[in-house]
Amino acid sequence: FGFYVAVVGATGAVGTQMIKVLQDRDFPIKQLTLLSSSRSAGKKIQFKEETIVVQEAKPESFEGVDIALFSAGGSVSKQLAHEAVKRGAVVIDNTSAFRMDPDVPLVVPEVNEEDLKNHKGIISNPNCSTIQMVVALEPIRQKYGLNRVIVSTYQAVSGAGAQAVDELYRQTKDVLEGNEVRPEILPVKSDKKHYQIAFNAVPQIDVFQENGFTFEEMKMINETKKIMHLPNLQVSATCVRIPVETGHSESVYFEVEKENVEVTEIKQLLSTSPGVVLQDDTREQLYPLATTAVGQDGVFVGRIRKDLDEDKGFHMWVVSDNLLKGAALNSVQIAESLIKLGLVRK
Ligand code: 11C
Repeated sequence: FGFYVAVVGATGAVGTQMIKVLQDRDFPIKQLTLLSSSRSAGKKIQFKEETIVVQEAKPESFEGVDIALFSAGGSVSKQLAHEAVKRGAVVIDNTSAFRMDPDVPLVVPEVNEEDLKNHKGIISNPNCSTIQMVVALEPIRQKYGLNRVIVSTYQAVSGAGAQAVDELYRQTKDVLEGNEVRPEILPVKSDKKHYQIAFNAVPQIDVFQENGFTFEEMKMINETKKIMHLPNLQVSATCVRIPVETGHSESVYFEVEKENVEVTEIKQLLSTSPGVVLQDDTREQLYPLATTAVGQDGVFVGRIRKDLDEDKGFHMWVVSDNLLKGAALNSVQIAESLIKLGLVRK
């Protein structure tokens, strides 16, 4: 028993984690196909007892595949996702290529698993910084209603890929050794200018839009409304890159609909909410940290406090591993939900 599974972008930062998550969760696999660009084809990857040779992704690669996990960039998804669907696969796409398409469910299983029932072959995995925020906000929405969210992020370089991680290490070494720093990748590889990330904070993730927000900020805004089914939710975001390797942190301000909600009630609620790990005890200096979240499955929440002026306003600090719950783990959880709901087209 098991499924024919393909990972597209198998050698990248997220693809590598996908393979590990499939293995760690003992996902029911009959055969695993690892696909990549021609540049990485031929590499060998260990999966359980097997050594798998990575192949170049082509339309024919998806013959007989039941579930295809894509994480090789938006252009590869646009080129190949429909080819996979045509051949009977259900695609779980980790890029922004189809997220806002009304025919494509955008899913975080703890929040909107039911949306999978409407899939037409492609399901989108949301942006990492969106996923961890909605996991923390959904139980609050369910119990108290939600009117407004203002988020500022402190995002790790691994969100921008393996090259950005190398750049952080290289620059840190160059600064410490007194060498010249030559930024090449961050904030956005394809943009005009590049800035130092080591010992810095850069208020640009992805490219700028006409309205002055970056694409990363607009992703957080639009995806949150879609996943939570709240088209009128007031959401605003400021996304910042910091010199952390893995683990996105977020300062989230939110306003509930209900009056007189107490912090203790919210803590109690989040302590039993799916996917959330409450780490909130200021007397013991207990709060979420990127260094403790890395390698973990949970969305860690702490520093919950009521706003001093707005009775319906609260602040919290939300941290998660951007490569796991933010990407690979959420994709595999979507696949598990599809199997559970009988939605894989076998
Ligand atoms: C980052 N959030 O940290 C981005 C990476 O749309 O899936 C994920 C981009 C995406 O740079």
